[in-house]
Amino acid sequence: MMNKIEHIGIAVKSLELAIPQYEKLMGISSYKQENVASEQVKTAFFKIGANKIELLEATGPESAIAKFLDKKGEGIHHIALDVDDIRAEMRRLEAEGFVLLNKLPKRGADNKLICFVHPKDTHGVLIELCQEITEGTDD
Ligand code: CMX
Repeated sequence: MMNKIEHIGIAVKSLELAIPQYEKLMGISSYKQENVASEQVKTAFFKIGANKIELLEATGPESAIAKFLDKKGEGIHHIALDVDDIRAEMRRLEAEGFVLLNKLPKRGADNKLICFVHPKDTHGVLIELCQEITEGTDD
């Protein structure tokens, strides 16, 4: 089951510049900053009601964020949907013909198992499935 939009990911050139700007915009502080070495990104999270905004800066030239910034510039990079059972959703989407960008769930930022769906299958929007990791979650 898909529950809600968990977060919107925004690619930025510099977290140092973007964090204070988003803090000013929303009148709140970023509650978490995290380096995700496997994705070559540094992230900063903001809570806004039931949803979140994730700012993403590339930490290496091979990062998906570095490629995105080169091609499209700063802006919305992905929309993340919260799911109860990521493996079940991955099986369902694969059976529906969606191309999944990782075959197994992987650990992402903010204590989540994640999987990306190719933007070509979703009318140009990169979709991330994410499931909160709790005690007993297989990964
Ligand atoms: N949103 C929409 N379209 C995108 C996109 C994005 N974020 N990133 C790339 N595209 C487009 C490209 O512009 C390209 O379009 P055209 O064919 O019209 O030019 C198309 O998707 C395919 O691009 P590609 O050259 O085949 O592949 P890329 O090397 O650009 O990789 C993608 C694109 C989505 C497959 C790759 O970025 C990926 O695997 N992403 C998943 C992982 C990720 O994004 N990690 C960073 C975030 C981590 C986190 O949230 O913690």
